[in-house]
Amino acid sequence: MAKPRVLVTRAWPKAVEAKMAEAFELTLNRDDRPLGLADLRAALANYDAVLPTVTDKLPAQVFDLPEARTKILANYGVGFAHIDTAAAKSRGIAVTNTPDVLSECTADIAMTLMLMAARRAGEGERELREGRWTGWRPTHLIGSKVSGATLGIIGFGRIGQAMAQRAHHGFGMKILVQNRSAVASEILARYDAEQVPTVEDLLPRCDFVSLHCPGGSANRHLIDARRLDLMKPSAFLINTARGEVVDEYALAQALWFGTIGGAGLDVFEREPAIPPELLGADNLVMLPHLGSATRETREAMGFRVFENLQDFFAGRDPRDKVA
Ligand code: 8YV
Repeated sequence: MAKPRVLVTRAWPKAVEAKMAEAFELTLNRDDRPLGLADLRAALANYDAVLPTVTDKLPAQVFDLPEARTKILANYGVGFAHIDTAAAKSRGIAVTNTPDVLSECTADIAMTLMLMAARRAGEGERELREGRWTGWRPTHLIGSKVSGATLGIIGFGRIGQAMAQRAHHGFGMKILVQNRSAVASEILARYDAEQVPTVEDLLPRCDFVSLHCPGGSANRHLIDARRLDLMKPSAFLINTARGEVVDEYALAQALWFGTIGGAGLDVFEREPAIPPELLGADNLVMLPHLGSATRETREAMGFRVFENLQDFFAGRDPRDKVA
């Protein structure tokens, strides 16, 4: 039997590409540039499997083609809001993702942002590099204490829980949780966490708020001007989820006017574009979508995609089927 034709849309860790090449007829995107809508539509016509990343936007119009050869979109990443899963399903195309393997590294980056923003690490580093440091003084770059503070977690799935683990057990933080469904009491008990019914209940009580919910239209601008106003003026917002969850212009205003104390962002609404209003805000730490960017995790994500493909082409249900 001929090997399935598989398209990897970006450059992946070499070890994963090598393993994939043994099992499949593999096409690699050597340019490592995001594919456009027309390229993706052509990919659906010509490959048995397409392995997109967050930079491959697959709205309904991409699926509008006379005949799709693709039977599975095996996404390289846990978030899949860039894929219109309903449109995929209507064309008989399965969708999988890569949960679990990136939870720890993404929570590590959320902790990094929280610590950097609260302790003004970005400002301090800029000062040093630009030769502006005049020496130690008691009132220099005074930040906010993280240990023992209250952290609100919006979205209490695998990554939200990994964040709670670090914050509660490592930093003695009090954990408040807001989640669309009820979280089992034994899970909350692991972090001595309290679930609150709404985002409005959570925001005014927190020193830090970290977002771990999915992106997509359901959560678009979940954090808007009205909700930023509910936060303490000393509180920090951390986003490692998806850019669209936060209204970036409202956030820029809140940072400039001191409605909140600061923020840390790893994701943006129109990546790689960053609104100039954010670029100028000193009380903001920004990273270029590094959540899962470790050697170990990027390889594990690739092998998880491989596992999903193997199952699929062997006629089994892939473990990470999301549509
Ligand atoms: C990935 C992510 O690097 O998995 C996700 O949802 O946000 C990142 O960690 C990216 O999505 C790759 O497609």
